[in-house]
Amino acid sequence: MDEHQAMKILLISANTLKAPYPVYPIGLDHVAASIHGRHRVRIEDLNVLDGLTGLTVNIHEFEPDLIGISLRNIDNTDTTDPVGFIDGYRTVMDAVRQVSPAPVVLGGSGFTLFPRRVLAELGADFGIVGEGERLNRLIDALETGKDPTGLPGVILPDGKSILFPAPWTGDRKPRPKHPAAHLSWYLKHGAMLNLQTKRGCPFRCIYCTYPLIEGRRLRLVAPIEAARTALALEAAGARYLYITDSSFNADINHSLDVARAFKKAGLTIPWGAFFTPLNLPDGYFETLVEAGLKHVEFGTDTLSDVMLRTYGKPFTIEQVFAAHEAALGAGCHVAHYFLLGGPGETNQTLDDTLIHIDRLRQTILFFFCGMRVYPQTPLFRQCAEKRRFDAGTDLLEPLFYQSAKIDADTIRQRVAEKAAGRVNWVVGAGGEATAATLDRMYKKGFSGPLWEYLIR
Ligand code: B12
Repeated sequence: MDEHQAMKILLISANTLKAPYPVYPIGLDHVAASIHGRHRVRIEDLNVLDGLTGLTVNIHEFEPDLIGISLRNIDNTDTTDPVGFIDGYRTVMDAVRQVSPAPVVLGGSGFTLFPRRVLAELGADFGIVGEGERLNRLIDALETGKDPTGLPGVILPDGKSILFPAPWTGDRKPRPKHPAAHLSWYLKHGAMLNLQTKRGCPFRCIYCTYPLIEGRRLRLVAPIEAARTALALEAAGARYLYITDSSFNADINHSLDVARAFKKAGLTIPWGAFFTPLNLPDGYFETLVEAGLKHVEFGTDTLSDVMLRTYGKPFTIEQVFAAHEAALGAGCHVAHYFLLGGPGETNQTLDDTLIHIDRLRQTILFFFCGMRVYPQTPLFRQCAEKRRFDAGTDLLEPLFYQSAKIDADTIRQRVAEKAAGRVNWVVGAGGEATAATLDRMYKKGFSGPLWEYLIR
């Protein structure tokens, strides 16, 4: 396509949440990479613009033919300090509509969970469910005047669409080589960038959305390509990398190969990732540490074997302790995320968790008390079968599972009693206070998630 035929496409990152820390909008880099070269692409990030006036001025000046808005978060999934983001997105949408006649397409992980609902709520023209690389097909249709109805993953306000299509298996373009303009803002606010080494999650945790967003089948990025990206991010100024994979060790061999590729490529900055406490080969974490791994975040959820089974977790509590010791022994900082109050939680299962926690030494524990019910998950189906909510319940408004035997307040109270003021027991993600502390530390030159300062 020659230059004057190309469309001007503006991609907006609408996420301004700074807790626990600002997250670089990696999704838009992938979307931009998939259309770059064919079209003129520009990214606007509301963290950088600090307000909507800057956005409208830039839209006015660029005169885009199509506007994409990335909706990463719908709410903060925290029962202690609940915050929703839809109203803020509506304000962004209104501002966009005021200055541009261009069609608006929505996408992103949060959007993917409630596509029809959010499309209607914001009055957008199109939505893309799941991977944004599908935008190409929508653009092709718009350019040639074809009806986009029925394109996989593309939804329209009239509701005719294919939802949750098979994961994208087309080209997965490397991220743009030249750092995006908004990158420098993130370098000044923690210098923490992110990368993906695979897509998909093979596990079957009853509440989890990851398989819906990324598909269940693992699709691996070649380790050498992951290393090239990591090195490029380091060269662009990153002082820490977060691997955004649903579970970095879901494919143990691939995770080892990625680490070896990082080391071989000469990556010097530290990194962290989510892990699942599975049986791991001897020396697993040592290999990763040699390549720079510093922070291990385990999605442990509960330390009751009964609850692990009910939640559909692929491990037992003994595996949690073994993985914990292995990571600690290799010199990593270790955190565990707990998700209490799901189906089957009772005072007894909570006792089990709170007693077993004492075996997790030198760590930080993040407690989420209340399990959010998302459409299309096994938990959703269980709740629907047991008529735990009306068929018409609007799940965009966060709905947390209520165990018949114990409520969220009691759980929070019991966690607080057991915590007895210990700083390494954090209920929720820490909210604004944590964000403010981290911001102060970032300004002093610290980088990374920094929860290691609370480890006891
Ligand atoms: C890694 C991760 C984190 C890490 C991020 C670390 C980092 N430095 O990057 C940490 C632990 C910090 C984190 C924190 C939070 N997270 Co989080 N996180 C994720 C996770 C696992 C991956 C996100 C990711 O980066 N994916 C990789 C990129 C490449 O994919 P992507 O952004 O989705 O983009 C693709 C598509 O969505 C699409 N796309 C994206 N934008 C656009 C735009 C357009 C126009 C189009 C067409 C397409 C498109 O195309 C992209 C390429 O295919 C997701 C779950 C998941 N598997 O998606 C949850 C997830 C995004 N997180 C979620 C939440 C709630 C949070 C927190 C609010 C939790 C909390 N209370 O602290 C915070 C918010 C932090 C913040 N400042 O925004 C929710 C959001 C849903 C909701 N209920 O709102 C998710 C979906 C998990 C869930 N519970 O279902 N998170």
